[in-house]
Amino acid sequence: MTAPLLVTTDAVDARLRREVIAGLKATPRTLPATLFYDARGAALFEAICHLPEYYPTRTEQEILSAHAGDLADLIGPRAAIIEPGSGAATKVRQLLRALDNPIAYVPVDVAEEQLARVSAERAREFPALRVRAVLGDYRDAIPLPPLPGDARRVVFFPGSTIGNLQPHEAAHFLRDIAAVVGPDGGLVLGVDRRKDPRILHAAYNDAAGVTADFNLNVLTRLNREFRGTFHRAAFRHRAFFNDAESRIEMHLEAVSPQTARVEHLELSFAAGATIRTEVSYKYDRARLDAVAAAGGWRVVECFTDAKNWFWVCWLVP
Ligand code: AVJ
Repeated sequence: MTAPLLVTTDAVDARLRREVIAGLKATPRTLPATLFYDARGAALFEAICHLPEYYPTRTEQEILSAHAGDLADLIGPRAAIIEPGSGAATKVRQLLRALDNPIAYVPVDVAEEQLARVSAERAREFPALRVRAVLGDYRDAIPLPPLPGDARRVVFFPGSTIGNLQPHEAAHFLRDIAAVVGPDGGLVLGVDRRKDPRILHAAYNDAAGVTADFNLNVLTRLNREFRGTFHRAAFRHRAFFNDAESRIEMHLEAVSPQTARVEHLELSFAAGATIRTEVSYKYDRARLDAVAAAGGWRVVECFTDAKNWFWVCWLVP
């Protein structure tokens, strides 16, 4: 049986529309990273996770496999796991299996089809668990379903999704989820670490071109949903490590001078002009501690992999 969805579609659409227009009017031009995840984008991201160059997914999986028991000990019994930006909701299975008597699982995502599918799957797989999906942008206030008073509320935020947020946005998000889980809550956070820029570069410029397709898919989406007039072939994928900001940036670069319209907005592009479609921050411990503290959290323990590429951390308010 499929768990009920708490639908907030209108809020999601309105927010996306506002961000698209504001971002395209701004200098530099940007688009929100949540725009990637229409049905095709969600499927492309799943394909990215399996690419040989894209290390984060399998590296985090390795850490979770090795330390699910440690995390379960830190979390304790009767946990309600809330997962903002749940996507394929694969990694949480490992955690749910290790936990002592987990009470609830609340996936939150903008990709509606995928959310409905994985909610049904997890409910089947863990029959004792209350699975309550929330359709929404993880940056908005999460409308939590009723949970037993003694459940320990824990946010599971893996995959380095936090990397998509600028430091001030990350701190804001962390403050919001601190309010959601309360003083006895917790946070399991996946964080991509700073590393050799060549490894970062390869991960966002895969040889098969799946990341390029994922990036260019936003133009197709703008054309379909926002009355856009982009020529996909007139843009190319660009991704590079911005060392000073400690982040990967993804851009769409105009290959020749051109104009395009999005809703009522007229845009002109010089050759080489870009729209920044994503930032993906790479953390060291000082940066992590600073963002956590600004968001009202303390980093208790971080587990890493054999190459020191990724962290899965346990934080408390
Ligand atoms: C889903 C935000 C973790 O930043 O690595 C993958 C998205 N973009 N390849 C990331 C992404 C290009 C991904 N996150």
